[in-house]
Amino acid sequence: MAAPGENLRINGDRLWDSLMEMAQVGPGIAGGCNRQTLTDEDAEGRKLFQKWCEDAGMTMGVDKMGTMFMTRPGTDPDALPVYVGSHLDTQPTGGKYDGVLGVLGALEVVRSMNDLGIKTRHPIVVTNWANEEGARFAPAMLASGVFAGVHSLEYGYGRKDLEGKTYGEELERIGWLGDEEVGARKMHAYYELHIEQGPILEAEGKDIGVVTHCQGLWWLEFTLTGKEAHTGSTPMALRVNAGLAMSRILEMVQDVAMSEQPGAVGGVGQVNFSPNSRNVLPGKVVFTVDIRTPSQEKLDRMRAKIEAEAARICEDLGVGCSVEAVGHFDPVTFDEELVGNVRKAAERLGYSHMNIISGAGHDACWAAKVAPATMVMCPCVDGLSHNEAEEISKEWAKAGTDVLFHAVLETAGIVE
Ligand code: HGY
Ligand code: MN
Ligand code: MN
Repeated sequence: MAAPGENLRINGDRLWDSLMEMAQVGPGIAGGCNRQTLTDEDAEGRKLFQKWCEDAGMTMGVDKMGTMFMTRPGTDPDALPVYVGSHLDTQPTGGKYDGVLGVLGALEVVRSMNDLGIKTRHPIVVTNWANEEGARFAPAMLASGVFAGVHSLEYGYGRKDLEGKTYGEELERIGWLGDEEVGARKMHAYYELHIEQGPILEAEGKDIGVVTHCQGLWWLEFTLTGKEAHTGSTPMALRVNAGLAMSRILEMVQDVAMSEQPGAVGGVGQVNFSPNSRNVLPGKVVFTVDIRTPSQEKLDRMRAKIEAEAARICEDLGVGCSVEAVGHFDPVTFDEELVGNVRKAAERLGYSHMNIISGAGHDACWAAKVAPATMVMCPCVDGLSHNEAEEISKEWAKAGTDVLFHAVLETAGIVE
């Protein structure tokens, strides 16, 4: 099969316009987005994406976790499709590009193929994975995890948000419960374009991240049980203070992550006190520790240290302590051939590039369990993400999507 000519490029203006239009769906309060999974805003974004894909001649399939698959036919009916996608759901204070660039970049690849009259041997399937973020329903990458056989469909349906609503109920409520068995689709390969969500590419002055690996992750949900009591009249010696235990555990998580440098991170993004009243010591404190590192050995050592130390801290304070792993994947090595296609594309197109390990988790991490998979990354301003101020340049968006275009064509096979 012929390699794509270096003059084959996507339409950067059209891509940027689509990104800006999608950003108006579920807008945040500070310029970003709040389009959380299975909300009405998510449903609105899905409809817009479906329209754009059908206007581009694609046909839609939806599976029982709500993941959307938009197919552009290939010339060989027996050839397995090349899947290209990411996610349209956002954090509550998310940016305009996390996930969205990968989905709309994949759409732009198909739009450009249409413009250029390109036919490929393998079909192309543009994919919007449901609930990548795991912000409303933990864990992250839930639907792609069910697709890869890591989670059962029942587990997925039973996940609850902070209001006690289940994933299954909400998927049905927004009308996006599909009929396809999750994971029944077989992939020839999977590509995902994503912003880096870290500072490396911008700092190194590189347009493209050739993603070789993704670091592993544990999400450890701690439930600490104290004794509700008056914050004013309860003597210090009589307190069973779950809030104090939490603070000591957070400090310890910081120390464990720092003891495993370089290349380890640890922290907490979500804490819930109950009854969460100013003058009542908390009876219950629930929080999720997020630890990550590219090293399997460090990842497992950090988890063991944190769980043992947390138990000791709680025992000292007479606080009850239970922990549940609510998210996990081991460090991922992406497919060498596909990684090579990304690197060759960047070279052919004249974009500066470097190898990079993904700091954030992505649906590609689960796709890699069932098919050859890899990612393309572009920089983001100050490495900022999961923040409404998340920003990229139009040039970075175009460069990343040009490289995605060429890598996908290399794998899907141009038919003369
Ligand atoms: O948590 C992650 O790495 C991703 O943003 N869901
Ligand atoms: Mn993402
Ligand atoms: Mn994210």
